[in-house]
Amino acid sequence: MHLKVLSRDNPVALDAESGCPSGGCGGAGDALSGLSEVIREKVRDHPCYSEEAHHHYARMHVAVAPACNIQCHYCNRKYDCSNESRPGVVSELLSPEQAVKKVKAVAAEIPQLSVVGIAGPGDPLANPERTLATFRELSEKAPDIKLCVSTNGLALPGLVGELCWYDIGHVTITINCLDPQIGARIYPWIFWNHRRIKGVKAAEILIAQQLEGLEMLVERGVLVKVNSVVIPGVNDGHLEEVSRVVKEKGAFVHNLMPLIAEPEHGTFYGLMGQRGPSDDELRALQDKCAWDMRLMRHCRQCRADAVGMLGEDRGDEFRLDKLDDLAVDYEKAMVERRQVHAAIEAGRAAQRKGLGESFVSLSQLERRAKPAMRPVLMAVASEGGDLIDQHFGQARELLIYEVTAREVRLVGRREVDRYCSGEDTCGDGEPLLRKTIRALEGCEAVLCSKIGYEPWGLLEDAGILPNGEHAMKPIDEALAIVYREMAADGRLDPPASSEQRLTA
Ligand code: CLF
Ligand code: SF4
Repeated sequence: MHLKVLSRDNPVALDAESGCPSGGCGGAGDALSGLSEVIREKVRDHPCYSEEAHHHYARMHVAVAPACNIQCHYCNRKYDCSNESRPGVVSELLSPEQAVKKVKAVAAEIPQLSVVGIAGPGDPLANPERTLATFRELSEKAPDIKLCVSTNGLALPGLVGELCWYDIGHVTITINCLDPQIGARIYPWIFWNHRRIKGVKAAEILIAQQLEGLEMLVERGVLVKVNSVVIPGVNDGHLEEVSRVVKEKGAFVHNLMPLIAEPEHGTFYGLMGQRGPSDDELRALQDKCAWDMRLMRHCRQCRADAVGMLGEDRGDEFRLDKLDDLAVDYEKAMVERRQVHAAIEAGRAAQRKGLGESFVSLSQLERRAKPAMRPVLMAVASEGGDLIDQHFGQARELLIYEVTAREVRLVGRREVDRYCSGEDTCGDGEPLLRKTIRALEGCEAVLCSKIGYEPWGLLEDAGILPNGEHAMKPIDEALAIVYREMAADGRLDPPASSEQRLTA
């Protein structure tokens, strides 16, 4: 289907394909092959819309929007909007001018920055003057950066035209339910047409606005991500339906976010003891929805002033009190950013072709972007010592490699007990799995052909990155790729202390 897309640069019309093409739904947009060229271009460097892109590109949020027009039971207004942010954190509020200054400073310092979003601390569209002023300035002064906004959707239909005018290519709408009876258990009130409206009526209006806004955006070729907060016993049994309907209406990706409700946050749910989903419950729900919809599984529930790669927060380096000292030549920064992005894309293309050479020939430009490359110890489960061909639970020994930007070197082997042998404990009563993880001290990643949920979680808890993505690949090549991803992900910065670098 062809649609007319209005944009600031093309106020007349562009031809574009539909915003929601069919295609593989397993991850957040990594099956790029099933997408039209227009959509590929939109998700290629967006760290939230493409799971693979989040290894390479950074995002930042500017917290310019303090007010909100609804009340959610998981929010108490002291903190950032929990529809897109981890609850319990407070951001530094910026004026639109300060926001633009901050974006330029970050873009010059972190050339991987590809997207700037407004996600709070309240609802961006409940603060239309501040939000649109920020977008207007950014679209003029930093035209090489994608713009993104997140909203509860109540004010969305009335602002779609202006969002398109400023080339806001990506919008997140939080839709927690389609049933107003369920909505009344999530939203006690909304502020609508100068009046406070409560209960089922409030939820009805909110849901209608959200769906209308979604359809309007899709019609105009804007990519829409739908967030849903998973609230066990309230909406969890209904979210498959939400996923199905928002997909039908053209949403690009669905992000199921776990409710985080602690009494100390002072929210209604926190105080009432409403629990969030367990990891297993969340994963099971994601798996159910993934049959029908592209699911985002790498969301980090960022702060409303987050800066850096997903999962990384460099916001402190760019606080208001430090901005005055930062003089930025943005024209020059743009040239450098273009070169860095081209280098990233060249590396990704090489990786996609399976050459593995992008690691070895990591370009000078990418090194500039990530200067602190240090050696990393990684463990490998391998039968023959050439391929990643063993299940983590079947390994009797793990090969230990030291990996740097230049070489992959076998430095030792560590004996472990096969925890899949049917025995749960070793002679001294210690669980086998814990003993295996202790044996990995000093390692920062484990590569194997397969791994179960339990060891995956325990490894992560121990600060070790589990990886089962490179089954049957040559060990050197796989380790090189993982090293490169860790570098791009900010895991190799800052340099490790000497205690971390234990000799195998
Ligand atoms: Fe920010 Fe959100 Fe845009 Fe991404 S975050 S406004 S879509 S640029 Fe991303 Fe952060 Fe999850 Fe949001 S990881 S909280 S989904
Ligand atoms: Fe809080 Fe965001 Fe809900 Fe508004 S939309 S009440 S800021 S969580």
